[in-house]
Parts: sequence; structure tokens; C-alpha cells
Amino acid sequence: MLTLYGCYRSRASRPLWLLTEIGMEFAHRPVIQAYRLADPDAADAPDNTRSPSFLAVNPLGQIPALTDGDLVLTESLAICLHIARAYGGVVGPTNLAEQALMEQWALFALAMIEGPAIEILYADAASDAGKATILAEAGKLMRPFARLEAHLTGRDWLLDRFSVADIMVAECVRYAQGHAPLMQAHPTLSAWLERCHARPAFQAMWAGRMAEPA
Ligand SMILES: N[C@@H](CCC(=O)N[C@@H](CS)C(=O)NCC(=O)O)C(=O)O
Repeated sequence: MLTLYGCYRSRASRPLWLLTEIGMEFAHRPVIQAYRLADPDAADAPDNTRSPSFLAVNPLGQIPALTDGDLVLTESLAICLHIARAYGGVVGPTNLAEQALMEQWALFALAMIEGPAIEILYADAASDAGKATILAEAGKLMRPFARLEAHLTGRDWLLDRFSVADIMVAECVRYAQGHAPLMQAHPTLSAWLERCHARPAFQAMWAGRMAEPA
């Protein structure tokens, strides 16, 4: 049995969406970020990223983490790639070329999109400094978003069917979706993101997220 550590309001959303897509049973331990708790060391604190029991799984103290038998994995995209490869059926790779493409999109999402997109998500759009941050970070996304816009023209999904690649990239693009000018400049990418978000498994993941305290 797989055990996934990490609450929905974290990068655990990525494997949680994937596991729902493939309908796989797993044990969920909704470990929360320590910084979101007033006193993470209190005796009655929920399991969190500073709990000794969780540090025994991931000594880095970050979620998500996954155990699959004796295998312990950290890094959300490595977790997604493992689940997809081992249990994903057609959501995962069916040959080495597809595996390489899925790895390519994972690294692209992490190297080119996640950082600037998170800066946009957390910037205070009401302040001058926040507005400047959003503009600068949106500028960094122009090249990778143009790449996605061109790649998705005439295609519904990143590969020839919905796959883990869409989940990994969509979860990074999502952080920037609040910046309307950026999304309006990339209509094909925006339509793909909407398609991803219309999937019942994404909606189920999102409902789990909304059910957690902010
Ligand atoms: N690169 C890692 C980043 C993991 C990460 O930053 N997790 C956050 C929650 S989304 C966390 O655990 N933060 C708590 C901390 O860093 O103390 C991944 O993709 O899994």
C-alpha cells in the first residue's frame, strides 16, 4: 500500500490529483506545514513537517513524501513520475520515449515555470512592490509559456493523451493563473489549463483542498 504524506494545501496536490486520476487506493497522512501552526511542537499539534514521526520519513521536513514498500521518495514530481510509471497505466509512460518526454515536461515545469509562477501567486497585487514583482516574474514566463502555447496548438494534451505530464505542468502553471494579462496572451495554454481543471479527478482534489482550513 502506498502512503502519501502531505495535506492538500501543498505540493501534495500533484500526487493527490494523479492518484485520483488512476483510481488507486492509498493511505493518506495529511501532514501540514509547520509554519502554518502556532505551535508545531505542542503535544496536541497535528502531524506536521517538524514532527519527529514525519522527519523520520523526510529529514528535510517538506511535504509531499511517499512510501511504497521500502522505497521512500520525496520531491513531488519524482513522486508523480514513480506513481505514473509503476501504476499509472496510460496516464504514465508506455515506452521509453514517452518516459523521456514525461521527464522532460517535469523538468521543464520545475526549471522554467514553478519559481516565477509562485512569486506571482504570493505577490501582493495591491502594493507597488507586488505589482513590480508580478510584472518581472510574468516576463520570465513569456518564453516557457510561448513554448507551451505553440506545443499545444492543435493538441488537447502535452502527449497524445492526458498524462502525468499534464498534471505536473498544469500544477505549476496554476500558480500564475491569477495574472490575467499573462493568461490572455496565451489563449491555447489557458484553454488547456481549463481542460485540465475540468477533469473530475482535479475537481475531487480541489474539493479536498477547499475542505482544509486555509
Ligand atoms: N521541491 C519540493 C518542494 C517541497 C516544498 O517546498 N513543500 C512545502 C509545501 S508545498 C513544505 O513542505 N514547506 C514546509 C517547509 O519548507 O518547512 C517538491 O516539489 O516536493
